[in-house]
Amino acid sequence: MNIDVPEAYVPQTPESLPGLLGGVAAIRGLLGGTPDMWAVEEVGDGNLNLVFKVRGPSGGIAVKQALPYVRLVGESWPLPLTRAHFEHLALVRQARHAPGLTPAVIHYDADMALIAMELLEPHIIMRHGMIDGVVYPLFAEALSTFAASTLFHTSDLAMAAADKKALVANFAGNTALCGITEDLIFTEPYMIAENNRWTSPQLDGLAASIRADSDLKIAVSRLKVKFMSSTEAMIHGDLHTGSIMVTQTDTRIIDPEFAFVGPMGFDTGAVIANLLLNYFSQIGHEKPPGARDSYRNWVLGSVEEFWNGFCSRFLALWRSEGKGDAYPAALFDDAISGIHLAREQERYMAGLFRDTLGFAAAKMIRRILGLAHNIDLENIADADVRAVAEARSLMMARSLMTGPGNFASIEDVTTAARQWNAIDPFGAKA
Ligand code: SR1
Ligand code: MG
Repeated sequence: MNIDVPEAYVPQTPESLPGLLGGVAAIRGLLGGTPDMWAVEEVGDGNLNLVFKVRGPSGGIAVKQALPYVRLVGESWPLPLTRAHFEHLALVRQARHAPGLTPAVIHYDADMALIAMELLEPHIIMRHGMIDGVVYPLFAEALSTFAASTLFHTSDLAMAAADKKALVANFAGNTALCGITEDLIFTEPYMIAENNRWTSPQLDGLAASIRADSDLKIAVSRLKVKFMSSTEAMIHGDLHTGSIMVTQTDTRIIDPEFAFVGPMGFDTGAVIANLLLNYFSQIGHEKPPGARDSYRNWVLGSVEEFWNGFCSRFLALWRSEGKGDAYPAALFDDAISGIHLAREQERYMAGLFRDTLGFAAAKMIRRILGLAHNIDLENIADADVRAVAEARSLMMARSLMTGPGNFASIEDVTTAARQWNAIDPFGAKA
């Protein structure tokens, strides 16, 4: 892949960054003092980018800069800098629909592929808190609000057809990031691929049985074609617990560089997948056994609260702000057709639920058999314990993906999670 790198582009270092940012009045005003007084640290621990914290005498900012390659792998895997453009576009749009739930953008530099944002402190990455067993009482409400509002307001249910098509066009160029998802989530875990890794030898048999499972490969291929062809709404595109920063009282959604106009269930599925993976990982974090039982209950309660909150918020928006060109209000303005529309809305949500479960399953499987793993599982030092958590996750994911219709409600899903968490995966049939 040939990457266009603007002539002015320079990957920043803690030494160079103050000089660059010193030219931006808004940043000088926020940090105070002069650039030589600013303290910079590089704190990025994600797969793709550089992330800096910059502090001055009167305040701080976070700065994210794209690299022309995948940080996790190195320069052998080029990746376009334009992802910063799509991230900026998404951040601005999300802030409009979900105010207070994203970091405020302070400055965007297209040549440097760099976004300066509000410094979120004392927030931490939610995944880290969940590994430590920290409860976040407001998270499910915030996430369901974010998902319902950003997805509804960028869909044909809310938008005029021409505006919606323009939105699709605005994000159509984010092909490299979509390509990562198409390969790493929907394809490679189901075949022998160089990028794949798993806990071996413990999961060798299960990985092989997944590669040989034609029903599963058909199911994931259906999800892939939906991901590639659906233009339901502007989605975040990577809505895992590493893209959420939290305190006990505040929740922010960061990092929408994978944003494009795609299937809504990909976002809702990502949230549920990452909660379920954390749930299954608790066996590796509790001391003594059972010590995290109440935390497990909180995680599954959050799965339910997220999905149920998402549905009620999405439907409420549809009822109050469903002024888009889909389901035109003029067709449903009498009592009888209003009842039919209400039924149709329930059917629509049931379809979205099935998509959500399928995408959740794909996201669980990729984190165990593909390139990029979750530290919820990866941080479990005892490989035998880790393999038990991973095998339970894989087995549940397989049942979700091949039989989403077996789950009538989110409570059916959490009940199934409890059942899978009680099995001996290497004694039972996979
Ligand atoms: C090569 S990038 C691997 C993963 O990191 C991001 O967070 C996305 O989830 C992507 O699939
Ligand atoms: Mg990210």
